[in-house]
Amino acid sequence: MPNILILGGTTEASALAHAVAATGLPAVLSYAGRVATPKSQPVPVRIGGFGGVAGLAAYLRTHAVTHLVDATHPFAAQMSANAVAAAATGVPLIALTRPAWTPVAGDMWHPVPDLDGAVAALGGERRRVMLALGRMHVAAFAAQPQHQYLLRFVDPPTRIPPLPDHHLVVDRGPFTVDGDTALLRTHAIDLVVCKNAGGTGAAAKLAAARALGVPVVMIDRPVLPERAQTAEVATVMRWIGHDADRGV
Ligand code: 3Y8
Ligand code: NAP
Repeated sequence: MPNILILGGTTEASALAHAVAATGLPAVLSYAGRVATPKSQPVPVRIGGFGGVAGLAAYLRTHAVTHLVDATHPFAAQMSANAVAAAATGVPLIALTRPAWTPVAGDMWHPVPDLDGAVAALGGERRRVMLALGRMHVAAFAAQPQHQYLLRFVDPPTRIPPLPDHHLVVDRGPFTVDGDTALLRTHAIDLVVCKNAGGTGAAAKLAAARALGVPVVMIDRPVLPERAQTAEVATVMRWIGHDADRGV
C-alpha cells in the first residue's frame, strides 16, 4: 500500500494533492511554514522543517513513506537537495516541477544567473522597480537604495523592509494579467525583477510587462541535483502505480 509524502508549496503540489486524494491513497503534504496561513489541502498537512537530511530520512523511516514527491518551487534548492540525499536511504523519489519560462516576441528580458546578479543589474539611475521576489530576498537590494521599489509579500512583514523608498502590496498568487497590468500601470513600473519560477501562478506579471513594454530582470534557476522529474501530475500518479486516466 503506497504511503506518499508530497513536499509542497506550489500550484503543482496542490494539483497532485487533489489527484492523490481522489484515489484515497494515504498521503501527507508538507509545508515549510513560511507563511501565516498556507492554503488548505485535500490531504493531511504537516508544517515545518524536518531538521536537515537526517531529519527527513528519519521522517521517511518512522512514517514508512513509500513514495517521496518533491513538488517544491524550483528555487527551493536546499529542500530539493535534502530530498535527493534522504531518498538515497531507499525511498523512491520523483520531482514534480514545471518548465522554465522562455521569452516570447515582445519580451525584454535581461537574464542574470542569481540574486547577486539581479542586484548588480540594478546599478545606475533611479528607476521604479517591481521586486516580485517575495519577502526572503528583499534585503539584498538595500545595496541599490536609489530606486523606488514596489514589493509584493504574501504576509505583512514583521520588520520594515530596508529599502528607503518602497511601497508594499500584501497579496498571494495566483495572479491575473489584468491585475498585474493595473499594478504595473498604477505604480508606473519601468523594470520588473523576478525568478524564473515557471508555471502559471506567477506568470501574469510577465504578460503585463510585455504588454506595457517593461523590461524584466529574470533570475535563472539554481542548479539542482540529478533526480527523476516530470511536469505532469498524471506521470506522478502512474509512477505511484495509479494511473489517473483510469480515474482510480
Ligand atoms: C509557503 C503556500 C498553491 C501554491 C501557490 C507557484 C504559484 C502562487 C506566485 C509575485 C511572485 C514568490 C512567492 C509566489 C507564488 C504560487 C504558489 C506562488 C511568488 C505560497 C505558499 C508558501 C509560499 C512561500 C513563498 C516564499 C516566496 C514565494 C511569494 C500557500 C503562497 C515570490 C516566488 O513571506 C515569505 O517568506 C514567502 C516566501 C518562499 C519567495 C520569497 O523568497 O519570499 N513563495 N508561497 C510554502 C511553505 O511554507 O512551504 O499558502 O499556498 C505558495 C505559492 N506562491 O498551492 O496554489 O506555484 O509558484 N510565491 C516566485 O515565484 O518568485 C510571488 O509576487 O509575482
Ligand atoms: P529552501 O530554501 O529550499 O529550504 C530551506 C529549508 O526549509 C529546508 O532545508 C527545510 O528545512 C525547509 N523546507 C523547505 N520546503 C519545505 C517543505 N515543503 N516542507 C518542509 N520543510 C521545508 O526552501 P524555500 O525556498 O524557503 O521554500 C520554502 C517553501 O516555499 C517550499 O514549500 C517551497 O515550495 C515554497 N515556495 C518557495 C518559493 C521560492 O521562491 N523559494 C516560491 C514559491 C513557493 P529542514 O532542513 O529543517 O528540513
